[in-house]
Amino acid sequence: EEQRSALLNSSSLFPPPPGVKFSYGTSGFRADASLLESTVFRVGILAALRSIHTRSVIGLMITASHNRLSDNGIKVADPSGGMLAQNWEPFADAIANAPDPNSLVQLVYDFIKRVNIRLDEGFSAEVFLGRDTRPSGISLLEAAKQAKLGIISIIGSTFTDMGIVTTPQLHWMVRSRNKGGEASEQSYYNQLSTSFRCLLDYCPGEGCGNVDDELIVDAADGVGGEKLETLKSKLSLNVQVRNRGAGVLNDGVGADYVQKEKLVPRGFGPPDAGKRCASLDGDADRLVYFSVSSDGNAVDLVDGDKILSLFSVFLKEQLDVLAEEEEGGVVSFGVVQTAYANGASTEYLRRAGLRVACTPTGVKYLHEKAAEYDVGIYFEANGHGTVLFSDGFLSRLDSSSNAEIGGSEKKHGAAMRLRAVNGIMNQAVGDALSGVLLVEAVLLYKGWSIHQWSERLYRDLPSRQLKVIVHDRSVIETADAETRVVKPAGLQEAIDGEVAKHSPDGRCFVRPSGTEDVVRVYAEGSTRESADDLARSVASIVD
Ligand code: 16G
Ligand code: ZN
Repeated sequence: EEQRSALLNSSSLFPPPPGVKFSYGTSGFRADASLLESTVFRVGILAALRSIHTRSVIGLMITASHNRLSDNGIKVADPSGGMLAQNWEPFADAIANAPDPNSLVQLVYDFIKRVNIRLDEGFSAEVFLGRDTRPSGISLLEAAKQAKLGIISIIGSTFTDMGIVTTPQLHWMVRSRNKGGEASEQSYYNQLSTSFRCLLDYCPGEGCGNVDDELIVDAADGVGGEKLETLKSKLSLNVQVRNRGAGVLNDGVGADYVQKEKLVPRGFGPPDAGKRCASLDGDADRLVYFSVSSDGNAVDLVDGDKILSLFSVFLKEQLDVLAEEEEGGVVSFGVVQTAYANGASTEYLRRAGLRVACTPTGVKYLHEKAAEYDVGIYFEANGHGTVLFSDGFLSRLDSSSNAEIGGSEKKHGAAMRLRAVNGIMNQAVGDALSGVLLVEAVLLYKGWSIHQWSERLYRDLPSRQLKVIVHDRSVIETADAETRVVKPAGLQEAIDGEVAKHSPDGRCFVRPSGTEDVVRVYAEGSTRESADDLARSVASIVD
C-alpha cells in the first residue's frame, strides 16, 4: 500500500501530454523533447523492474541520435548491453500510454504479477543513466531519476548518472559491469586504445604504415567530438575533429545527412578534396567515410556496406590463416545485412565465399542474427554495425594466440589480430569510435587509401530512397526481411511489374518506417536514371 501511494504520488508529477500516442519503435521512444517527461519517468520504472527481474544492471540512454536538436528519446539497454528484450516492448508501450497515475500503477502491478517479478528477495534495482548533448536531456534525466523515488519504496534502487556519453559507451558500461568488469569511460578508452595498439603491433611488414595522412572527422556537433578527442589523446592517431559542438546538432552535418543526402557536410569544402573523411551521427553509434570531390560540391560516399566489406575481407584473411592449421573444427563466420544493403556489396561478399544473411531493419534483428556465429559481423548501410565474437571462439583464440602451444608465427599473428578486433569493436552495439579505430587499422594493414578502399572492392549500384506520406502506414505488411509486401493484396505484383522493366539489375522494396509516419521506397538499378525511375513509379503506386 505504501509502495502504491509512493508510485502514485510521483506519477502524478508527470502527466502524459494529451492526444499523443507513444510507441517503443526500433530505437526506443522518440518525439519532440517537450512531450517526453512522462515517458522518460515511466521508462525509468520499467528499467528498475527489468533490473530486479534480471538481477543485473540496466541502462537508460536519453538521445534522439541523428534527429533534430529539438527531439529527444529514451531507450533501454538490457543486461548484455544490447537492446531491450522484445517481449518487454508491449509493456513499454502500455505504460507510456497510460492516461493517468491510477491506470499506470495498475499496469505496473499487473505486470509485476504476470511476469513474476520478485520484489521480495532483497535484490535492489541498479540503473545506469546516460544522455547526449541535447539541452533537453537535463530535465529528462531528472524525470528518470524521479522514477527512482517512485520505485525506491518498492525495493530500493540505485540510479547512477554517467553524464554525457555516447550511446555505445552507455551500452558498453552496462555490459562491462554485468560481466563483472569496470564501468567507467576511462575503462572504455583503455580497452579500445590498448586493443588498437595491439592490432598495430601485429601489422605485417608490407603495406603497413603507408597511409599516414590525416583523417578528418565530422562529429555532427554531437557527443562524439569530445569523446573522439579523448580517445585520440591516448593514441598516436592522426585525426582532426570538426563539428565538435559549436554548431547546431545534426544540422547539415553527420552520418545520416552524408549517407542519405550524399552532400558535403557543413565545415567541409574544396580544400578537403580527396582527403580521407568520416562522419559520426549525433550519438556516435553510426559511422560513414567519404571524400570530397575536387570542386568541393559532391561526396564519394563509403557507406556501412563498404565498411562491412572491408572488415569482412580482413576478418576472413585472419580466419583462413587459423583454419590452415586448425585441428579443432571449423569456425562459423557470418555476415548480416538488411535489404538496404547495396546489391553490389552482397554480390561481392557472396563471391568472396562468405555467408550473407538478411534481416529486417533495426539493430535488434541484425545483432541477434550476428550473435549466432563464432564470428558475426553486421552493418546497416547507414553505418551502424559491429563485429561479435562468441565466448567459445574467444577461448579458442586464447589458445591459438599462445604461440608456445605449437602454433606458427603466422597463426599467432592472426589470433592476436582477432583478439584485438574483439577489444576494439563494441560487443554491445554499433559504435562509431570503435569503427574509426578498426577502419584506420585495416587501411594501414592493407596500405590502402580511401580511394583504393572505395574502388577495389566493388562499385555501388545507383540507388534511390523516397518516402511516401500515407494515411496509415500499418496497412503495409512485409515478409522475407522486408523484401516482399504481403499486404495489401496486389501491391507486390505491381512492384514486380515495375522491377521487370529494369532487369537485370533493378531491385525495389517498400516498408513502413519504424521511426516515422511514412512508407519508405528503396530502388536500385544499373544506372542513376533507372534507379530514380523505378523508385518514382513504385512510390506512385504506394501513394
Ligand atoms: C533506427 C534503428 C536503425 C534503423 C532505423 C530505420 C536502432 C538502434 N536504430 O534508427 O537501425 O536503420 O531506425 O529507420 O535500431 P526507419 O524504420 O524509419 O527507416
Ligand atoms: Zn545514432
